[in-house]
Amino acid sequence: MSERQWPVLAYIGLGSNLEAPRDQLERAMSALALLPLSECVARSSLYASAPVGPQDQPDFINAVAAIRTRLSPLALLDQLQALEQRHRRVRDRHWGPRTLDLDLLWYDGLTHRSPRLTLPHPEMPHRRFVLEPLAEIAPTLSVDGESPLILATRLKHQALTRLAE
Ligand code: ROI
Repeated sequence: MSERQWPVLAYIGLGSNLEAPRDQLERAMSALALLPLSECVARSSLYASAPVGPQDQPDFINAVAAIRTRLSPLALLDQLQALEQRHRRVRDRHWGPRTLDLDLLWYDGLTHRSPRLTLPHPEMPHRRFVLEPLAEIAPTLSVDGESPLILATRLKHQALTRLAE
């Protein structure tokens, strides 16, 4: 296996559907830019999306960010979870509403499976609210051997609207 060349590129999915979701995402984007050993190199537009999963919850705001980082995958995950806590993450039920959700989607092309972390994120190919923002900032990334936009076109039944800046 080849040595990892630092820093590596990683993609992070952001979502919120509670307590001023747009503000939650703007604050989270600012905080991502300040992560240790990391810099934010791209961010998608914000998108409004109908909930995937239980429908009895508000619509979500979603986005994707790209960072260059020297943090290991688990150190990055620790940072993302600490950031969720700082946003007083509320998560009462599985797939229920939340103030801030940060998903590590992709890390340097790494495939990894452990109780805490699966890479690439296993739900990524099935979620239009991840694929379309990702297509904006990583159009040539291969997700299950396909481009994010091609995968997203199969998910048009999942309602998603790009928001004006
Ligand atoms: N649905 C949408 N549209 N956006 C999300 O970020 C999101 N996150 C989740 C579940 C509840 C699966 N549904 C979602 O965790």
